[in-house]
Formats: sequence, structure tokens, C-alpha cells
Amino acid sequence: MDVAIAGGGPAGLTAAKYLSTAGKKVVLFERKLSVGGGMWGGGMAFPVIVVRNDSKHILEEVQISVKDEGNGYYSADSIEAVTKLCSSAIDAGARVFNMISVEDVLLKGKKVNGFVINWSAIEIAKLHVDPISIRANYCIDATGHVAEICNIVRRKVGSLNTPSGDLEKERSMCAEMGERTVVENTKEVYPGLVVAGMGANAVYGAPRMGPIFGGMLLSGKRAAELILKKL
Ligand code: 48F
Repeated sequence: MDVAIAGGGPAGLTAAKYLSTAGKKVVLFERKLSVGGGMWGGGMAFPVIVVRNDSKHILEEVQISVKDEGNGYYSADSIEAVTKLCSSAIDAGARVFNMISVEDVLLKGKKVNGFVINWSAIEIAKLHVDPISIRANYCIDATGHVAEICNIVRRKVGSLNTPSGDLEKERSMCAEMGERTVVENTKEVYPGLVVAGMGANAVYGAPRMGPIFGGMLLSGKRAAELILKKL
């Protein structure tokens, strides 16, 4: 593959959409039965998400209706947002697999070179079944707060491209700051591995956010742009 993505939340789906639209061969693995991650639940399970005017174009590009709430804030239906974002990625050519967990990475020299994957059901049941691997020129960690793939790489190689070399601690909620930093922190955290979405703030020690999702969308787009420059 050109790009393999771990996690089908807003950041992973947006990255898949832009990379596929640019003609890249993209695969996305989602552990759960459904993609969408934290986006389904909107804010406190009311199916509404909020974005700012800097990201609403990403929703509009895939025909998601947005409502002007004033002061530069817009709302959208979270169910419509997940479903249209995912179908736009698939329409553009991305292959999305649900119920598959990324459990490890392939390392070639000092570069992440693909994922080791297994069925989530096997993982959950703790069955002794060997996984398979897939090669990709670039990988994206879009696993959310847990930043699972960055944690795996950190354990394997000892040091990431962060100020301390380690994963920093995610900071407490500050939506305004988090919306900005999640885009700034979307980086190649180790050669071949870009971290996007909430994982980017978790890895670089920036704040979490509430039901504001524009930063996640912009982060997914930025991950795609970073990778497109390299491929
Ligand atoms: O958590 P998630 O929605 O990540 P995101 O795209 O967006 C974060 C927001 O939803 C929210 C927020 C908004 O302010 O803070 O939290 O950064 O989606 C991550 C997806 O990755 C899947 C997980 O099931 C979820 O759907 N996932 C996690 N680990 C793995 C995985 C794994 N090892 N393999 C495959 N999928």
C-alpha cells in the first residue's frame, strides 16, 4: 500500500479521503464494528458536533450540512458527518476494514514500513492466533487519545521525534488551544509514521477537547498533505 491508517475516527477518515482523492492506494483498519470513533457520540451523546469556520469546508466538500451558530462556530449532525466522511473516503478509493486491530508495526532499518494486523475478535478473546502483516510506504496513527501505534514504536525503538523522545502527557481540556495544537502536532513522529488527531495532542503533551471536531478534520487533512509531499 502507499498508506496504511490505524483508526477510523474523524482524523483517520479525513486522511483516507484526501490521500485516496490524490490517487494513493490507501487502507484503513478500524478495531471496532463501526468506524467513526468519538464522532458518533457528538457532545455528551447528543448527535451534534461543532466546528469552526477554518474547518467547515471539509464537511461541505462531502455535502455534510452545517448550521451557522454565530461567532464563527458551526454545528453538524454527527451521524451524517461520520457516514458521509466514510463514504467519501470509500468513493475516492480507500479500502476500509472494520474489526481489525493494528497490534504492531513493521520496522525496516529506522523506518516504520507497515502494520501487523489481526482480527479484533481474536485479540479480545486472547486467542493464540498469529497475525499477518501489510507493507505501506507511510503509516498513520489515528487511534485517538491512546496513540496506540506511537506507544508501540516508542517501546520498540526507545525514542520518538518528540522533545523528550518519550510520549508526553495529554493535558486537561482546553478546546481553543487543543484545536490549534492538534494541527501543529500532526507530525512524522518517527520515520514512516505520522500521528494525527487526538493522538497528536496526546503524544506532544497538548490539551484534550470537548465535542469540537474541526481540529481532528484539519489534522487528518494535514497528515495527508505531509505524506503526499513525501510520496
Ligand atoms: O478516538 P477517535 O475518534 O480519534 P480521533 O480521530 O478523534 C478524536 C475525537 O473523536 C475525540 C475528541 C474530539 O475533541 O477528542 O476523542 O483522533 O478514533 C480512533 C479510532 O481508532 C480505533 C478506535 O476504535 C477508534 O475508532 N483504534 C484504536 N486503536 C486501534 C484502532 C488499533 N490498534 N487498531 C485499529 N483501530
